[in-house]
Order: sequence, then C-alpha cells, then structure tokens
Amino acid sequence: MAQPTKRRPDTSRNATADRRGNGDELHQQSGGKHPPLTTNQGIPVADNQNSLRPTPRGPTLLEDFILREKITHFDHERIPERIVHARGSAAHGYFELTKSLKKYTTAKLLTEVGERTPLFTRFSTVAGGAGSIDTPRDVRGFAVKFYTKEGNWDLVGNNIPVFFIQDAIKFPDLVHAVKMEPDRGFPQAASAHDTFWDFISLTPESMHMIMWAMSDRAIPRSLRMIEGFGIHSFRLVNAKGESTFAKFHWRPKLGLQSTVWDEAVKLAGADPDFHRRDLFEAIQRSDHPEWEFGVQLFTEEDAAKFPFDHLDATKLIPEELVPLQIVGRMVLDRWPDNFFAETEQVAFCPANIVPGIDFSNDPLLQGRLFSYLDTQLLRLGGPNFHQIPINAPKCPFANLQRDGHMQMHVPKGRVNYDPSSLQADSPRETPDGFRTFAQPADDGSKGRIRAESFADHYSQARQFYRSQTAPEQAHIASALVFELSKVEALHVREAVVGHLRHIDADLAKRVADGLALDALPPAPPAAVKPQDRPPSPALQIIGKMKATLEGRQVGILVDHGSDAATVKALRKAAEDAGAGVRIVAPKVGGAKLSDGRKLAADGQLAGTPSIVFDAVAVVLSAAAGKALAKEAAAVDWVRDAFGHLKAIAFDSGAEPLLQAGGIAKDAGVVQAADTKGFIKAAKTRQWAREPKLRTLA
Ligand code: HDE
Repeated sequence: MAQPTKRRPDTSRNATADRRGNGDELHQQSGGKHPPLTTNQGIPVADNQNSLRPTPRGPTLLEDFILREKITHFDHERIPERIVHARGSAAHGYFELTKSLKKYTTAKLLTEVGERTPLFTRFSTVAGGAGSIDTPRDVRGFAVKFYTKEGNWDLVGNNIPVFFIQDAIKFPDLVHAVKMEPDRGFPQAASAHDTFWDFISLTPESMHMIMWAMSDRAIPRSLRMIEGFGIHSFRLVNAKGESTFAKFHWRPKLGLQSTVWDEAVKLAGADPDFHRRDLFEAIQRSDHPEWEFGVQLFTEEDAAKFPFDHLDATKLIPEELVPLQIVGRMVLDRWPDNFFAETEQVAFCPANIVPGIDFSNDPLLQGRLFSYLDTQLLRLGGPNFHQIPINAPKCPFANLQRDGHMQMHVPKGRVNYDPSSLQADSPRETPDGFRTFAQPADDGSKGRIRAESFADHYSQARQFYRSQTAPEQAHIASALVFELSKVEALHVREAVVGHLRHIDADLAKRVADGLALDALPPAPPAAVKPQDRPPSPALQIIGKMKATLEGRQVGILVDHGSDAATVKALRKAAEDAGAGVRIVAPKVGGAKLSDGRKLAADGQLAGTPSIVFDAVAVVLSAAAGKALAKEAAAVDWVRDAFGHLKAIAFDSGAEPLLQAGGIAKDAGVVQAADTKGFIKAAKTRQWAREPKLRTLA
C-alpha cells in the first residue's frame, strides 16, 4: 500500500530567516486583526519571505507558483503612460450649480441649481514623463470628469485658453518637437531646445500660445492657483433644439499665482513633487481647493461679428467682448485612495458629453474626439475600460455591447442585439437621449483646407502681450531669451525673433538684445497684417492675484535660543490670515527656544529651502544668527526668499544672516515685531524689488 512520503524537515527557513524574515512576528507587532494573505487565486500563503528551493543554497524551483504569480504581477504593474500629460495629480470632489442655464441647455447638471454632481479632476504637465518634475515651464492640463445623472461629461482642458495649433493633424508633430529629442533622449520636460523652437519658428499659428507659454502662467505656484479653460467653443442646446456657443472657464478661489523662474528651477530640485504634495496636503488639512465655473455664451450671429474665428483654437474671446458669467463652483475634497487605480487609470475623452451639450466644428476638437478613445484602448488594454471604477458612470448604464478583454460584468439573458422582442428588460432607445444639433453643413467642396478666417496669427498675440503689466512683460521677454539661448541653431533663434516683430517691436528688440543678435532679423511675411486690439486686463496674472495668505505657507527659521514670544506671535498672525506655518530648524528634532521649551521642526534647514514657502520669518538668538551666517543653507534660505520677491520678517539676532545673504532692506523686509506689516507684505510679491536684483530682458 502506498504510504505518504515522509516530509523532509522544512529547510526553507534557517535560523537567521526565522528571526529576520518571519512575517508572523512582525504582524503580531503591528496589532489588529489581519486577514490571511492569499494568492490572486485565493490560496492562503504560509511563507511570503522565502522562495521555494530544493536545498537551502540550491536553485529556485519553477514549481513555486507563489513566487511566479507575485513577480509576474509585479512585472506587469505599469501600463503605457500617457503620450502627453503623463505626469498628473488628481482629486475627487463635486460640482454645484449656482445659476441655471435652462434657457440654453437641457443638461441637468447645468439646470438644477444646488444640485451636486460628483467629479474627478486631474491636473497634469504636458511634456514630461510620469516621473518628471512638477514645476517645468509647461502648460498644465485641467481635466474634469463629471459623473452626471445623464452620463459622464469630460471637460478636458488646460490652464491656458488657446493652443499651439489649429488643426489636429499637426498634433503629433508638435508633441514630437517638444518632447525629448529622439536621438539623445533629452531634455525631459522642457521646451528649451532646438526641435521645439524649430517647429515653432515654422508654425506662425503658434505665436499667440507662445506668449502664454512664456508667461508666468506656465510656472504656477500651485495647482490650486491656476485657471482652467475648455479652449474650444462648445454648444449648449436647449429643449427647443436651439443652440448657443459656450466657452467654459474655471477660476481659482485663491486667485492666480505663479512662481518666478529662478524659484521654479530651484523647486525642481527642492521638491520634484511640489504641486502634488501641495494639493495632497491642502486636501488632508481640509483646506479644500475651489474654483468658480464660468461660461461665455454667444450666438452664431455674435460670432460672425468677432474680428477672429472662434472655431480657431489659437484665438480666445476676450472677456471684455463676451463677459464671463459665473454659474457654479467646483470643490475638491477627497484625495484618491489609490494613485494607480484612480489617477493613472482615469480615462478622459472630450467626446464624452451629455444631452444638452454638443461640439463645434473646431478642427482641433474634431481630431481630439477620435484620439482619446484610441489612446485609452492602448493604455488600458481593451474596450471595457469604462468598467474600471474611476471611469464608470455613476448613473445606471446599459447597452448591448458584450465581451472583450477584461469584461467585469456578467450579463444575463439571451438578448445581446437590437431590435429584439425576447426579453422584457433589454435596453431601448429613449426620447431623452443624446441628439446631435442639426447644424447645416457648409456648402463647398471636400478638401484639405484651412479656413481663410484662421489666417491672422499675430493680432491676439500682440493683444496678450500688450495687456500685461510691466513685470509680466519682462518675464515673457526673459523667458524667450532663456529658451532661445538653449537653442543651438542660430537661424532658429533669428526666425523666432522675426515673428516677435509682428507681435511687438519692443519685445522683439528686448529678445534680440538678450540673445546678443547682431541685427534684428527680418519679419517673415504675414498672411494678415496684425491688428491692434484693445488691451484685455483679464489676461494678466498680477491683475488677478488676490492679496491673501489663504492657502499659502509661511516658513519660520529658528534655532536654539530663538525668542519664543516672537515665534508665537508670528505664527498666530500668519495662521489668522489663513496661512499654514512650518517651523524650520538646523535639526529636525527642533530647537530649545528662549522659554526653555523645545519646539519640534517641520523641516530640516538643508532639506527645506525657503523656496517652498510664500513668505518667511527668521527669528534667531545673537549666537545662532552669527553661526548661521556661515552656513550656506541658511544664507541661501534668506537670499532665495529675497530673490523670489517674498516678504521676510527678521529680528535683531537674524541681522548677521541677512547681511551674509546680501539683503537690502525694502518694503518687503520687515521687523519681526511688526506682525501686521509682515502679513501685509506677505500677501503679495515684491515686484518693485526685481529689477534691482536680476537683469531681465
Ligand atoms: Fe490632449 N491628449 N490632445 N489636448 N489632453 C491626451 O489622452 C490630443 C489637446 C489634454 O489628465 C491624450 O488620455 C490630440 C488640447 C489633457 O488624463 C491623447 C490633440 C487640449 C490631457 C491626447 C490634443 C488637450 C490630454 C494622451 C490635438 C486642451 C490629459 C493620454 C487635436 C483643451 C487628460 C490621454 C488626463 C491627453 C490627444 C490637444 C488637453 C493622446 C490629438 C487642445 C488635459 O489622446
């Protein structure tokens, strides 16, 4: 009779492994009631520390299905990253309508005042890979998925209201040009290189967008402080089937705010996750980011009078021409539970619209309607990605599509076709369903045509530049000098300056000087002579900044012996003004203040540069001030805060450090005892300081 083989002694754990690798001990320490660990097939796992081998020092056996399943899953943990907008951060929240648009649309989320629609919003940079930094000079994606009662509406926009190109067929060229160069694999997440500017210099339609991309809009302080735009004209369609054009806008409650370029560059090193962390921390502390939702509404007849074509995505409609009506708000109040399952797997698509909203003929939008579904099929591996929880509608949905990769549902019954008569509950068309607006088609012949009305590439670029404040104009000119100085091909630098001559003669001259060009290059022929348009202050950042510390961060540098009362008063004043306060000290354990108590630090000096704060205070004993004046991290702390135009509060102990940092006292450098003065200065940036410390173009 066969006898069970006698088990050999279990050698899979030697004495060391028992002590160091035995999960049981660790699990006991962590407390709680842990469910048994299993494989994906539900088989309980007894040992998650050692793979299977015939002898203690022998090879690993193929038979080890636990090891193979775990490693195979790990090997497949990444999906193709987005070809653009790969780097992103997202949050859940809701949309609340404050004013009904019933006159214009049947879309319930825009007609039922007070109604809250859940949503998921993902912000992104465009050019860099998923692991790239948060603060390059780049456009920010601003994509919102509204889970409405009538299906998902995806408003997939950017933080800039225009785009580089007019026709979708140019998108692969634009993206190839801006991404890392194909032979060398760099630069990552940067437009400052030859291929990008070569393409731009040969694409005059990009000039308006270039003005925006070189402005401080492209280096935001926080994702909570950017605007959002749907860019294209969409249609709203009412119950009578009448259509009104709409442009969609998001307005941050905290106002617009950007960094200065030197700060953005240093942030990349100080905290590559600066924007992601900022959004995460704001939501964790229940300081929920909020935006107003606005629409610009206009008719076909209004559009006919505009001095530009609203179907051209390189043009915007100035708010002075068509005012913005605020009709709702968005609040982001919940961070995703899992980054991959939600932020990475979310699949936006501009073609996802609900009854009462429709597309326009913008040729860029038309191309996007195809592209996003196509990209999701690749990224998410098949046609059932709408079943992934983050993508699934929150309203009931049913149709007769079946099967395919990773079908998660188990459809019941015989009927998977339409029309049918065999099953009482099979889904049917509904009179409330989506109806395309019956736009009459243009007369004309088929062809690869660009409308004549798209030909003016410079007038709005000029309008944008001339609408900016002096510091903003200087930043645009300096950004162009920075970017073009990284371009090796002289003819490309010259060609871009040639285009600038059509925008603004002074801008062209400043950039040409900044590049030390021998002469102003010729302007290329312009298809339409650029027009002067009235300045639009709504296009500024500085004009739209709010004098506030809400949602901002103040850093206080302390060391042993710092005056406790001063630290306390500064903290209270900053917190009362709505700011968060972080204590920074040479050692993270903290410092013993003048009252003999130890104050723990939130950050260690070398790892927490002033770059991550909006304003700083330095409170030091005489001895600490002297010592830190010889410490590079401390000197940089004050020097950078000064250079980045931030308010600095200081007490007498901090004087030697300020001197070592070369800080010239100005309106933004305030005695620590003057908490009121400090808070006032901290609510803005010291623009007047900049020309004294930096050569701008
Ligand atoms: Fe996109 N874009 N895009 N885009 N786009 C993608 O879709 C595309 C354009 C925008 O957080 C891709 O899921 C084409 C304009 C955002 O997941 C892809 C064209 C605007 C996001 C794609 C454009 C955008 C994307 C890559 C020219 C501002 C990130 C991965 C016709 C209105 C959404 C993906 C997120 C993502 C194609 C132009 C915004 C490849 C073909 C204009 C915010 O489908």
